[in-house]
Amino acid sequence: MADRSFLDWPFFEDRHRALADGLEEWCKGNLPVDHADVDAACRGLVARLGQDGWLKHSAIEPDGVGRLDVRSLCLIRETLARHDGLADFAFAMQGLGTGALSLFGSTEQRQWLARTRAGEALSAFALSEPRSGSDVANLEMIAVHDGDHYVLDGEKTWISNGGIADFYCVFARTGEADGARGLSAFLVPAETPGLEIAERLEVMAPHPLARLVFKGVHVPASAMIGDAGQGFKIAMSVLDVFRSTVGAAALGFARRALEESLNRVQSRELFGAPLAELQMVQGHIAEMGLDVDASALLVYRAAWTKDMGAPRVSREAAMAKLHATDHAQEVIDRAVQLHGGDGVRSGHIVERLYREIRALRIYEGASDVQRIVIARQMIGGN
Ligand code: COS
Repeated sequence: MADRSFLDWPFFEDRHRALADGLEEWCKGNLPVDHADVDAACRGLVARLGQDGWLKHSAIEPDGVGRLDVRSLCLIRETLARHDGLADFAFAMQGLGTGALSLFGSTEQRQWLARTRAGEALSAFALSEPRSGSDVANLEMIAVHDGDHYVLDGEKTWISNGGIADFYCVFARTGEADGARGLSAFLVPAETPGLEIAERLEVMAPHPLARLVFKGVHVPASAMIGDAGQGFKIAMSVLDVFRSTVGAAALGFARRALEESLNRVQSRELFGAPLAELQMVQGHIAEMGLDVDASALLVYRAAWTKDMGAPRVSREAAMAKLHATDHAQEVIDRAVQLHGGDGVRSGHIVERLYREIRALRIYEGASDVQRIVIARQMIGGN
């Protein structure tokens, strides 16, 4: 059983403890799922997470009531990740793909939230491009204003849920100014003519992922999310909320690795005694525990700060993501080491965690970008 004492920390209210307990029970009865067909698995997970009410936390209500509670998002991601990485992915994408609608959407656009919260529609966040993943201000997709429409042309890649999403939150250059001040966000339904899934991308921990091509994609002017020229700030505001939750997912992976390792070192004998009696093994366990607790403190500090009304938590969220993902990698690597041959055996839980954690140090702002964000906040307050 993973350590649950962190739930007593003052960052949380009773409703968070009830949420964590309820979801833990749900996970025990429903996870893990079969990953053989990741598209089918994700659709099924979204449907079940919706039916059982967990997706209500992923977005605000369609009538504009409520707000994103980052502590709830983090607790859900941490818990799901501890049981099944694909379940965490399915939940997270419903939040990331609708984040711009929760924060900036019009009444009409927010009607999608009724379906995403019920698990009846899947969403995706389409920001990265072949030549701009980290450098968002230089993205190349264009959206040209044409009467009461915009026409989108360009490419998006590394789009999670690409191929199975019902709509995409797409960022494009509308040209109000150079660089970051000339981007806008659009809600583009998947069946819009001219939007093609050009390629499905296979990665080391499989999940739905695609490269999309937009050729003369017409959307009504009302598809613009927020104001023209606000796209960069919308993207950064969404990432400010969801970056802490990536840290939370990494924390879930790390807790599972630690839990598996504690079981292993107390049950496996070496040189006539349990592994746990070897001081070198104790050293591994101590470092793993320290990494997990430090990550948890940073993740829930960032979440609490946002929930308390801070307009921006760029520094806190970047620290949480950077530390939790990088250190989860180290925790899981130690877990593999403690499991010996079993740790590298295909299908073993720690082998799966070893593959699943890696992408979290890259997506939603690579570790290197988080260092830039932290340094800029500390030096110039930007
Ligand atoms: N909230 C609101 N506004 C923000 C913001 C935030 N979190 N972060 C930046 N801004 C504003 C800045 O204040 C600045 O506003 P002004 O033009 O009014 O001064 C504007 O946005 C541009 O910011 P900045 O100059 O910092 O932009 P850069 O081009 O230097 O980009 C990085 C900064 C690299 C940090 C940014 O592009 C980034 O986070 N990249 C990674 C993106 C990412 O996560 N990609 C993965 C895709 S999702 S899987």
